[in-house]
Amino acid sequence: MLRLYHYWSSVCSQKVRMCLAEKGLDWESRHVDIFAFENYEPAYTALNPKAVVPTLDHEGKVLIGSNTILEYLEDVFPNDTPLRPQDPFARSTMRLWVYNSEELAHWNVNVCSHNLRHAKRMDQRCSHEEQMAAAMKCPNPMIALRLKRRLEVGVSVDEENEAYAKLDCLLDGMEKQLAGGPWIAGSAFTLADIAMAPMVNRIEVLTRPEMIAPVRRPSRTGGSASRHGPAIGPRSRSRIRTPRIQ
Ligand SMILES: N[C@@H](CCC(=O)N[C@@H](CS)C(=O)NCC(=O)O)C(=O)O
Repeated sequence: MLRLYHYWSSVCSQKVRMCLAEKGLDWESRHVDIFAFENYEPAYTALNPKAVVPTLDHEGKVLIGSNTILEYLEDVFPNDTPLRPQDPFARSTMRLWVYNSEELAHWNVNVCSHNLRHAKRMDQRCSHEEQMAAAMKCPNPMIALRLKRRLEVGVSVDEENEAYAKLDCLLDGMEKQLAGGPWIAGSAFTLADIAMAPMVNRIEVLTRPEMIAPVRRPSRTGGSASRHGPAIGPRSRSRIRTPRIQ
């Protein structure tokens, strides 16, 4: 039995849900409301000491970190939908982009999501004092101190501009990769596409959706699909696009 602890709009949770869907695996859902700070509760941090989603429990084996979970699912369920290329170079490209999805995409998408989305959701649920108390309860200082600073001063315009500039550079790199694709790591849909798709999807609902407009970055939306054949895979994936999730 696979049990996934996740939050519906969390981009890291989306990565794992996409992988489970792609592999056609059944899983049990444990929804963790991160805007009610359920992820800071001892019952959850006993499973995930980093106090973030997702967490996967596979028959008592508990895994944290979306990228680790993706690789684990591929190792344990390689079946007929392999999501890791055989070729060592393509595999290294895949790993680079899985890494980019966390190190570059997620971090900066998180910065750009705060004022627009996260702060509003938290304000709807809890008073400022309750949010501060929750931050103090979080056992992971990286998350706790970040939230505390954001509750005190928000995310500045400079910080947001810097994050958008980094995302722009990352998207340039992804566009180049996809031009040689049709997928990020070459001819096959891999964990790299799964890891990046929710990040691109999130950028679409932030304040600068023009960053991923088809005129600007045609490969992302399948503009070059005719050169490579139809941009549809076994589960009707359309290149890097995923359904719009708010
Ligand atoms: N490196 C982790 C990052 C997980 C992460 O930051 N998840 C976010 C949601 S996408 C979260 O749980 N945030 C809760 C919080 O900051 O309190 C992973 O890839 O799983």
